[in-house]
Amino acid sequence: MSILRNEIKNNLTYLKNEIEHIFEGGRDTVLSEVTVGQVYGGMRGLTALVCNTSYVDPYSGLHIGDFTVEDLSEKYPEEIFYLLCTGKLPESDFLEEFRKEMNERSGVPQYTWDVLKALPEDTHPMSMLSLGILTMEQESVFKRNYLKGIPKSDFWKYTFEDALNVIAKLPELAAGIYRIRFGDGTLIKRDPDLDWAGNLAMMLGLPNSGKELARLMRLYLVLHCDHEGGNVSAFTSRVVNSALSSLYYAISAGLNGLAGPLHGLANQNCLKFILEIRHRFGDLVSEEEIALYIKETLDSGKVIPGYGHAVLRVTDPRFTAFMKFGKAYCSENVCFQIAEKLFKVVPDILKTYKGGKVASPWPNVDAASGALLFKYGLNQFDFYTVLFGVSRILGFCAQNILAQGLGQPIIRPKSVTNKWVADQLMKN
Ligand code: FCX
Repeated sequence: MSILRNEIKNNLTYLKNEIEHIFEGGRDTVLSEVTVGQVYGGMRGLTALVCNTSYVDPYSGLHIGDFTVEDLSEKYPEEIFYLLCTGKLPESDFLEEFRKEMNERSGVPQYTWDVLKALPEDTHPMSMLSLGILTMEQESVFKRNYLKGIPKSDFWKYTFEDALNVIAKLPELAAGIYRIRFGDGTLIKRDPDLDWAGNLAMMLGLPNSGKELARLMRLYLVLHCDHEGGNVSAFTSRVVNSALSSLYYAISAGLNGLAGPLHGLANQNCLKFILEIRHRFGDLVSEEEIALYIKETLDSGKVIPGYGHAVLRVTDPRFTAFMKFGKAYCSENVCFQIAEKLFKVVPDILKTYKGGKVASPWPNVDAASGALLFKYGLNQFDFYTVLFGVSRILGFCAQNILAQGLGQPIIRPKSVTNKWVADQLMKN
């Protein structure tokens, strides 16, 4: 993996020079104001982080380096990991080198399977993924060398090693969780000739596994990899790693955030929502019936999963990429057809819901993804967020490698009390 390591080093040099130039302009320059509403409202819209792996424009969506979702939807996730870490796409021989590196670092330890198989049968697959990563924490190359004493300038190199070791094990770990939780617990051996996503698709052992599923898995693992620095999972991972907790702790923590219904778990809730509509109204459900169900759901105080976003103010380009795949390969599938009908119905209802309070009535990445997986026999939607997690771990790794390479300190914002806020208001 010398190609990638050297390119990360080059990227870090470039980013350090950028930062030096920025600091010459004034470290004390005010970037944004903080309002009372933002402090009490989840810091929504508050410019308070730097993240050099990706950026989400409210109106054009995710950008990784100079590329948009549309530019990247035919790429391999391994190429996206390279892009997240270096700011550029790799040469063509990178995929072959990465595949060999993954083969050398693959192999989930038996003690991890022993722990996962000992869990209660109703343990959520996301708990299993987070725990599975945590069981391997003592293998952290960073922690072992940190305890021996290494210069701060080398931290990122050992975190990079941890990243490769975790990424290499993810297809087996995720597929094994699926087969323990939803199958007979037998594990399918990885194929050293397959790519990262192709191995995951194959090891699930689905009835109609094949090239189409491998293609969907590649798209899925590309589209969920990163979404700038402020989303719950990536931010949690960064805060934990900023304390020099190893990447294993940071990834597990990020996954725990991803398991929230307002974040990654919406992924599984979308398919559940589509199946509820199908069960209630049948395969030929009308748009009018869907509108009725949406209003019932909102009146019951629940959110419409897959719609809305804290940053985006347009239809998520990742949703559009999934819909393009669906139209090409799943147009006859009932669940995909319901996802299409939801797209025609939901935004107009959300636009006026709560007096127009919904900042974005448009679909996000989750609104169609489950319907596509369902077509290929992956119908246990409790597993979907595990796939989201496998992909988002690429972003966790890249963000933490770069942050450590840039010497970013422990993340520790200041908190205040109601009284302090009230006093400030009195002064103004
Ligand atoms: N259904 C119902 N109500 C919604 C809604 C939806 N899809 N989206 C927003 N709202 C409501 C909020 O609940 C809030 O109501 P409240 O003030 O009474 O609590 C109001 O509209 C304003 O919220 P808004 O500012 O638009 O959205 P937030 O930034 O607070 O929340 C999320 C953003 C994504 C959490 C919100 O849109 C939501 O809950 N969506 C459904 C769950 C989902 O799809 N999450 C995945 C997010 C994303 F894809 C990711 O994980 O990256």
